[in-house]
Amino acid sequence: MKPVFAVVGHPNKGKSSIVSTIAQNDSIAISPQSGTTRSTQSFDITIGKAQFSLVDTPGFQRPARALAWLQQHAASADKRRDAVNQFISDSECQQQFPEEVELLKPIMAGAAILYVVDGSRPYGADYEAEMEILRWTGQASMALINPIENEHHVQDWQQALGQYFKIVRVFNALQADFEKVVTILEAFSHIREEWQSALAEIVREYRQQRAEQLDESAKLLEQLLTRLCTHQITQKVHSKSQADELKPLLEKKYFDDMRKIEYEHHESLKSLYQYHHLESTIDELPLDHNLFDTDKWIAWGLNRKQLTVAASMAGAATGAAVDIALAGSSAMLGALGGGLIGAGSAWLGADQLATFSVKGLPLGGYQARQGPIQNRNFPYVVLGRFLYLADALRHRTHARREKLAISEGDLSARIAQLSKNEQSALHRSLDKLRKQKPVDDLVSRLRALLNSKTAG
Ligand SMILES: Nc1nc2c(ncn2[C@@H]2O[C@H](COP(=O)(O)OP(=O)(O)OP(=O)(O)O)[C@@H](O)[C@H]2O)c(=O)[nH]1
Ligand SMILES: [Mg+2]
Repeated sequence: MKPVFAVVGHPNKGKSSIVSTIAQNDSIAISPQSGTTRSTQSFDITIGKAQFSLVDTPGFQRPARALAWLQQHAASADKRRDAVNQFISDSECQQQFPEEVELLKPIMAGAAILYVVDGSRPYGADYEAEMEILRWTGQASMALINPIENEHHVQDWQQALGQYFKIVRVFNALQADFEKVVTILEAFSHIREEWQSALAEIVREYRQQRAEQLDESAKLLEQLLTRLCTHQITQKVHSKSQADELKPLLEKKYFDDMRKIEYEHHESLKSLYQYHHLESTIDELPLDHNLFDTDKWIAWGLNRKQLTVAASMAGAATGAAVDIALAGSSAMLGALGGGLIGAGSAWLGADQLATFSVKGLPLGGYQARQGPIQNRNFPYVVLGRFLYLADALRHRTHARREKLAISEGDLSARIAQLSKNEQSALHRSLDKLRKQKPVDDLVSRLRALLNSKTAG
């Protein structure tokens, strides 16, 4: 039998949040309103070859009275499970205690118990009826303390829960990082011996899935960079003046295409991390020639000095040469100083942003062309924007439902975490892309970058 866990507890203590986080499912109803989960819902989770189920349940509503009923129906300890079975099939109990009946059903059918409490609220004896009822089911169990607002009462809870549960863990459903989820899954395996190998398999598959997501996101990013850096549109025209007339139209279509391509890749990245309902916002890809604003570009990609370093590293063949390039970059910037910085946006390639050209065709007529973009910073801007989204997705849990606002980060600091050789290889690849030259091995550079640590 595959492992099944029923997540139970008081109303509004994060049961559904825990299910969402572990199941990586952002469609489960979560809300500040108590009593959000009204009926039991089972989520079958398949990761690679491994399978398990998490059962989300409504919270206990009348545990003291339900326990009183049970006590009246079990004369001795050996009759307790029978009493619980009687409780869930009794039509009066079903009417009087619909939540308790619902949550006990999966447990009596074989699910292990995950009892959830809120570590920011004080422990109270009223929880004892719940824990006592759960004990009566005779099922394997474990307690999770979810510190919803703070950890003030975690210690008291540990004391109290220790009386009823062999395993007690603190687990914050909203903040839990991937490793924390894995440790919880590992703890599950101590609840029931016969599930140990199945759970070890689940943990292996979880890690495998994580690695695959990284590989796939690097591929997506490569595809995005290649498509955006090479994108162009052409149109046959009769005359140069017709081309000029068409220019604004071509330009608009080109910008729209570019934004659409980026949007689609960002959405694919969200699906890759199993976010199907997550709304995210990001400033529009700053492309419009007329609205050109170098500050915006710098915010997402590299600043002038960093671009200078990138350019020299792209030219350097080896790590040793990179050191010289790095040491020399500020001096170089100083030396070129006036000219370089004076050139301002021209050096950054602003003028090449909306490359528009018209050429004569051999059989007569002309061809107007918009793109490709040749701006030096452009691939870095695309890279930065994708990277910040990927970071946010990897550090988020599926229990968080607020909008995700992607903001700028320090791309240069992230690149600096790669080895010198990796850095120059990355700069070289991006420089080639910009120059419309073939690039190989970009995926592995991007993978390393996506896998580098975020600051803080
Ligand atoms: N800050 C914070 N909020 C949390 C955490 N876990 C849950 N919440 C919030 O607590 C509220 C209730 O969470 P749910 O997961 O719906 O709780 P539940 O136990 O399933 O609630 P019912 O289905 O109503 O019994 C939601 O607003 C969650 O966002 C947490 O670890 N930290
Ligand atoms: Mg719920």
